[in-house]
Amino acid sequence: PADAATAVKTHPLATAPVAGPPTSVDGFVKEFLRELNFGQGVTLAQSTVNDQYLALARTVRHYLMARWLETSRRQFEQQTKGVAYLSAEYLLGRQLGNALLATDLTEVVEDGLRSLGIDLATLRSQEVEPGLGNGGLGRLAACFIDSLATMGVPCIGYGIRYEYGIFRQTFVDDQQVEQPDGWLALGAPWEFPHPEQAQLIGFGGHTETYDDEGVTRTRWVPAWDVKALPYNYMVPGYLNGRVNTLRLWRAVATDAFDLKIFNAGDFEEAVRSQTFAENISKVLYPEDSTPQGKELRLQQQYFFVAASIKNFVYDVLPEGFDLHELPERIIFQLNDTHPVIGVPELMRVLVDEKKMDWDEAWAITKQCFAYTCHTLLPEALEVWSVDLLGRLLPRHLEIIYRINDEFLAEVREKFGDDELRIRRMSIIQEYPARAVRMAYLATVAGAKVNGVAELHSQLLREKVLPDFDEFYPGKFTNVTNGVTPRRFLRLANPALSELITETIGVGWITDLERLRELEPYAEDEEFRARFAAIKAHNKRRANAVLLERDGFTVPDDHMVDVMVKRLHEYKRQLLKVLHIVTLYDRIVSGEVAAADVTPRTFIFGAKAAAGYAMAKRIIHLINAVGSTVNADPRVEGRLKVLFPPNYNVTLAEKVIPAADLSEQISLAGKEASGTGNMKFALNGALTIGTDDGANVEIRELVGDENFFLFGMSEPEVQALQDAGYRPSAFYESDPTLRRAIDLIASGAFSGGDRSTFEPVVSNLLHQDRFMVLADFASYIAEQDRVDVAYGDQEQWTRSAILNVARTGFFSSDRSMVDYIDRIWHTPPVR
Ligand code: B1N
Repeated sequence: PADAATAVKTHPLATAPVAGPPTSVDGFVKEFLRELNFGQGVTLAQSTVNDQYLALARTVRHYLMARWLETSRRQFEQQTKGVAYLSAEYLLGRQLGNALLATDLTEVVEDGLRSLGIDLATLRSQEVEPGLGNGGLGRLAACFIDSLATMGVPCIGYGIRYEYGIFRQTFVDDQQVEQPDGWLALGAPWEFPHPEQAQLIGFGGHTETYDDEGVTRTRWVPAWDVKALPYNYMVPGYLNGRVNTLRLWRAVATDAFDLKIFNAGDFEEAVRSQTFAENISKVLYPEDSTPQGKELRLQQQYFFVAASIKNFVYDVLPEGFDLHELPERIIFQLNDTHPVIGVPELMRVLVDEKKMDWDEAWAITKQCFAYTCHTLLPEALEVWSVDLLGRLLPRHLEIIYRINDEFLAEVREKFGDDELRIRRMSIIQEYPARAVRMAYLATVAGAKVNGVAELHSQLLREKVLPDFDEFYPGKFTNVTNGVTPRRFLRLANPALSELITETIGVGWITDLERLRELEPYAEDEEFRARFAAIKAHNKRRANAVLLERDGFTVPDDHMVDVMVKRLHEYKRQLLKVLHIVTLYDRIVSGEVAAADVTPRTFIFGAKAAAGYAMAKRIIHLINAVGSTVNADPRVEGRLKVLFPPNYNVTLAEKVIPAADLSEQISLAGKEASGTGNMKFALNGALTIGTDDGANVEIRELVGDENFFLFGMSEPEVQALQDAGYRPSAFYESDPTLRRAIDLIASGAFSGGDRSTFEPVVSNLLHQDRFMVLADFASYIAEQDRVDVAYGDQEQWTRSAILNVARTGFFSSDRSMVDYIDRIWHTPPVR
């Protein structure tokens, strides 16, 4: 067998992959039919749309395969430094369109399918998007791996293959009801399972010391373990022959685990234990920004991070690799604190398994991790109780304690016995319960710590981690988020893409700053007319999608005003509702003639975490206001509220290009960055927004005259907070606000029932943590300016064009360049 193995490796065809099918209509059709017949086991005549979709996906994979194998081979051969992106979420969106774009196969496939009587668009609609993320954080991970592949930077994305992604949202009686997202049910043609590369991941148990030839060492004896099976996904670069890898882990029971119980004759218990193990990758936690501290979530985190580190150290690195050189070979980028347990895990691998000296191991570990923080909300900063951590991962808790002891000793050395400071900076929080502050652990271990927009990074240094900023000069940096122009402009907005390409060439797709060349065309009347016609076309396209999906219509002549993002109080969907209620009230009270109101269709998209009661009430309110407004003949043709359920990446790709106005109205100092804001501006919507997150940078780039700014700045928010915020004072002094709130309280949107929205109203009046009432007047005034501006369509279109031309900065390719320059120092592979 050894000889046979050598023969396999030295065969002339051993390393060169078999070429993919020819890139011709004929070549494609043959391959597609082969897949249909041999892969799906059906003839063309018998095949269903799903058969055809699966066969097409596999056919497209064939075109990518040689590139994938070749990319891996070169990366292995060159052993240059790469990125391991550790993220609990990847919100990928549909794969087919992106794969066709990356291989330039769209036309060939369209023609080939047409010759068989099949419509490509129908097959594309058949794909169920992998919704393995909640919102911005997960979508950002997907944009980043797209950009790295396109730039030829070696990267493995590591994460979890949830069997159920973000829930499917439905509305029953205007209220959110969650349905499981069985995204795998119709087949998973994009994944490559590798059960033979499974890793064993331990949990629980105890630690013990032993004598290792005179050295006392520690080992962890887990009480139980699960198998982590890798599923690989292709991450194709755009037209560059590169294909990187996304490796998602699935949990299954170990044989040993249930065999023992089987042999004891307890079949039921054996099956139960299997279910227990497989629960780990069963479902994505639907909490965006407010972690719940559930044991299963910690299991998920450790599960995928431990599997990824094992995979990298034992399988990806060549045999005999000197682990002292690890920092020259890899950077583990921590996407928020969710993967931070990887820090003590790498220490455990180096010290306990590789028998490295602690100090040496720590010096290496500190260079191998970098941490991205995505929040400013105190309740979003993850902590794990020492109790739970010690039970689930006893060795890791010991390691964290030692890291903390040594860190606090350094703090003492620098600042003396400043006990208050020591307590503030300790990785272990003492009150209200002993717990590990994961953001602190990440900051101590990370070579760099970054925020996700200029303002966020500044506030992170000044308000969230000021002691650490002082202690570690140079550790903190900023990398402003970005979005991939391939998916969010080229794929989502083909009409605008074509106009741009016709005007300035195709270079913008991989060099988005080139959109600047469009600036002079804002003054070109013919260009403006074409640009406006494309917006109208995109509205009709969104109308068609919403009609088919939800039975909604988007009137041709309306301003399309869109607020799509997770439902969270800090994002202030309530402020948007108060605006709609105000417009409605103006008309029905006779204050303003309906004919004098700019016709608007408001589109909402938002999921609420299943356990977030206030967010769910706000969803109910939006739907209730929508039902009332849409049914009232007095505002017909003027105001319309659409709230399609289950907003996801697929719907975003249709709605964003249709928008005239982008709502980015979070309380200043709360939204870390936002990325939807970037997608809208790039697609020629104007923004109404606060000075928050990346809005600040968008406004700086597009210019004040092309952006609708309102509301308090972050320092003003702070000042109001410090002075003592009383929302009722705003209610009492502003009659417009009072009327809007009273209308909701009166039961006007709840069939006369005053109790339905009482919790929302009383929260606004007596608490209003996110200062909706304080920004109301400013918001309404700015919205009135929006109406006036929209009245001058030529000027509006000028502004929209300038938004496109000036937001090339927000390409995730640029974000990657910044990460490479400031944090990773990874060159592209030739
Ligand atoms: O990350 C995005 C930012 O653009 C958004 O401003 C920010 O809110 C978002 C726990 C989160 N921060 N924190 C999360 C997600 C899931 C979870 O379980 C927290 N998401 C963000 C990209 O930087």
